[in-house]
Amino acid sequence: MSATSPTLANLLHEQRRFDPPPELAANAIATASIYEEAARDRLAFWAAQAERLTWATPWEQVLDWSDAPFARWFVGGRLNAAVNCLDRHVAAGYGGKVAFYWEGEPGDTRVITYAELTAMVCQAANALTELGVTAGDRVMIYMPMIPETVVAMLACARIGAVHSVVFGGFSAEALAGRTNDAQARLIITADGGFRRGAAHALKPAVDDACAQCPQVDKVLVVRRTGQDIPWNDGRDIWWHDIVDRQPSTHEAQAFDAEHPLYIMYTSGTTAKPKGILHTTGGYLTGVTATHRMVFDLHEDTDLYWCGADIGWVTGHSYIVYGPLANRATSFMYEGTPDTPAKDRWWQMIEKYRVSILYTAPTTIRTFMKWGEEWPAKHDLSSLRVLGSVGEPINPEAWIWYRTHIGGNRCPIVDTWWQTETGSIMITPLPGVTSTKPGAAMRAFPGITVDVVDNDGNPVPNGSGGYLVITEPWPSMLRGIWGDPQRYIDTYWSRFPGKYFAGDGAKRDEDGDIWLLGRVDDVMNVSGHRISTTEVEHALVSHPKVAEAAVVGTHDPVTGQAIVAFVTVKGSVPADEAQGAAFAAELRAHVAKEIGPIAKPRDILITADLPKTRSGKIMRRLLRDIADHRELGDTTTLLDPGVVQQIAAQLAGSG
Ligand code: 6R9
Repeated sequence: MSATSPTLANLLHEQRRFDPPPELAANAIATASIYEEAARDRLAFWAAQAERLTWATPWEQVLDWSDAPFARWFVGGRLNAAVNCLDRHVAAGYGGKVAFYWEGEPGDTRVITYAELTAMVCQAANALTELGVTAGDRVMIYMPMIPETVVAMLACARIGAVHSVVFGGFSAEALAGRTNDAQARLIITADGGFRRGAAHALKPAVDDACAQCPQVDKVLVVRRTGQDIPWNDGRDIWWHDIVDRQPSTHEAQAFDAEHPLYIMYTSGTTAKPKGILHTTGGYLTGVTATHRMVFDLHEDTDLYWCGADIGWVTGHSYIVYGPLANRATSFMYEGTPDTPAKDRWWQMIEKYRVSILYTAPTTIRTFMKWGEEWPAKHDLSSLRVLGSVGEPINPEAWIWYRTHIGGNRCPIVDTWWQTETGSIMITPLPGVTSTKPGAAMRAFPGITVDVVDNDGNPVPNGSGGYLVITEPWPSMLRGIWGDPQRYIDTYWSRFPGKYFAGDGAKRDEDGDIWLLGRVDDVMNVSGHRISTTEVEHALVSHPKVAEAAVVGTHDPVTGQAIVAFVTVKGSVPADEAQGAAFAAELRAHVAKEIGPIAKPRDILITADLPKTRSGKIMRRLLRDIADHRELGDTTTLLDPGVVQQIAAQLAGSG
């Protein structure tokens, strides 16, 4: 079904169970009755969750599904997302409470209270207004992991502007494509950020992107590293020049529950990323409810840390909107986990007494590779709950996480969700669920999922199939920016009336759900979604490449790794050294076109690619070759010899 399937056999034999710690269960935010409550009346359950937010105007109807699959939640309600994350807490007397403990990679620190964050966001909102940004305008954000990134997002939300954060690891090309698709006129960036012990620049990529985005007339630049950067006087403005002189109060207007909050671009099965649109009321309801219950957040005593980058949806929902709406105190870190040493994370968990940690399997596997001696040097006894997100977590990593980070004490919540779902959909609840290593277990209360066969019929327990969501949910995407038809085609057409997630899943004998990876041409590299087509397009845009086929293969650390098969125009590299140099050139080219995360791990320069008689490249075969699997049916091949040649070449390259 996918490159992660080799682990399926192991999963089926997984018998271990881990009950919730009694003390945690006794004080848990969510108890078993929540499932019954939600099952009795799903809409009433979500309405009760929405009540926890502060609304300027109450809604008249919980859900309007009359124009399915275009949903409207909390119809008629009005609210402001930033006010829900900030002002209301200050007004309730929590202004002095810390919102973020932040640590830069070089070791510099900041402590920001709710009152301070509110003032910063008000100033930034006033600055955006001075720059002519109004409700509905799109604003790109291309930033390192610094508090100003949160401030920029909330300032947009406060004035009803739609932010679109692009991960700082993406290239100028990627930023330009997204900026043009969103038709944004303002980009907020920084001179750079600290990673791997050095200042890396961001601003030059923005300059390159702007060369392709004529509509961008202002670039707002935060000074983080102090490095020298190119400057365009008519266009560029220092954040501190315009934001610092603004009043620190701002009268926030309430927006319709369905007012667009943000666009997050994510890879689909084609080369063009999709702009996933989220709106205000339902999204905030979903992230707030899940953040509180899935992590058992006791906001006045917990210290929560989500190790994701804000440039991914996980950062949006579980660094910014969920935690702040819940009045949580969070820790936030700028840099890489091995700077200055491989125990940086554990050292910070000990120092700040972090109690909830949320990270990705690929990160856990990297820590496993580095060795348990690094966490063992530190007191991690403050930890209470551990989360995982981004890809299926293999039982080995799950057990390692529980043993070496969680001290055999902390429950692990393996949370399945997507950019499109906005918030966690399938997960254990830490005070309720008896967990199984590697299983996401069951749908969050108020969420209805199923595993279906090719015809859309639910599979019996013990069988696998396609994961679907059967009813609309508050934080669901409201569409693809500028392309309503693609929204219908991608998600609602494969199984009419059901949301098709693109993931394979299995229900075990107890009915619990195990995720099996993507069933489409989307790869998952270190928890990042990258489409095979996207990388193929980047490769063939190199003048010397004739054709390219890209597949995802199993990788022990990154989950999947990208393998590219390439045929060249003109003469092929004469020897191994030339071949290696050419492969390096192609990898750099892909990094430039998309970003370093999309660089193929292996590039094979081949004489030809296996094709069907109708000329379709047989990626399935290439995947089998890359995974060193028994080759499937080759009878439809135009030239079966090609496969043998490629397989021999791959064996030769180690
Ligand atoms: C939040 C996020 C979504 C895809 C999704 C699936 C994979 C995420 C997972 C998981 C198994 C988990 N995925 N969490 N697979 N178990 N706990 O990652 O969003 O970047 O849009 O990726 O990631 O394949 O379809 P996004």
